[in-house]
Amino acid sequence: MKRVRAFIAIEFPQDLQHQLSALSQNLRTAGLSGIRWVPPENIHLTLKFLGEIPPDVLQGFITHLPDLAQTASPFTLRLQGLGVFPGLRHPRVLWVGVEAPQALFDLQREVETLAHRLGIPPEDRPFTPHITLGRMRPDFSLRDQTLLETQLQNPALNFHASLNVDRVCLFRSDLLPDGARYTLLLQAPLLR
Ligand code: 2AM
Repeated sequence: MKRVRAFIAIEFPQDLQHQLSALSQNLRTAGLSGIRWVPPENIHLTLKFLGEIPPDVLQGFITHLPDLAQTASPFTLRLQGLGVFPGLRHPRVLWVGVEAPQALFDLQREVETLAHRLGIPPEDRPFTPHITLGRMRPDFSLRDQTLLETQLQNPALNFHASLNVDRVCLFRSDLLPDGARYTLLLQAPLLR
């Protein structure tokens, strides 16, 4: 059987995905280009990117993610602010910020531990919760950079929302010619 590209994430309801996508649309209307925008249905919060995993490892997540989630508590996320990774000089990722309670970090650490047990290499950077709105393309220009700097200061674009999280999800990701297609494989309820 083939390897599967997969990741573990917090899924977002459609209305929130569309609110976030409207923010992308506002930035486009303001003239920002040179960015590959995440389509609304793909907007989520990544907890752990698993890479291309063999079927037995995928099955390991399907078996053990529900046990892990059972011992985790539901929590609320506050979505707020716009920013870029790694910095304004050479931006690569445009994101909406997440103000997260300790419960999210605890859940992410548990996911990381499970992934490690299943043979997935650990992240080399600390977990920084964020929601990717877009990724800079090679044609992202100096003009885009200047415009983005201005828009990051625009109070009208300071997004605010909150989200009650009561499950963690396993997704499959297929890289198709017109972009990634995500398929929900498992929803594991947070039950503590
Ligand atoms: P991001 O949202 O933080 O950018 C599904 O592909 C998710 O996994 C993406 O949303 C992305 O998280 C993360 N991801 C994709 N490719 C990755 C890679 N090569 N290394 C680390 N994370 C990756």
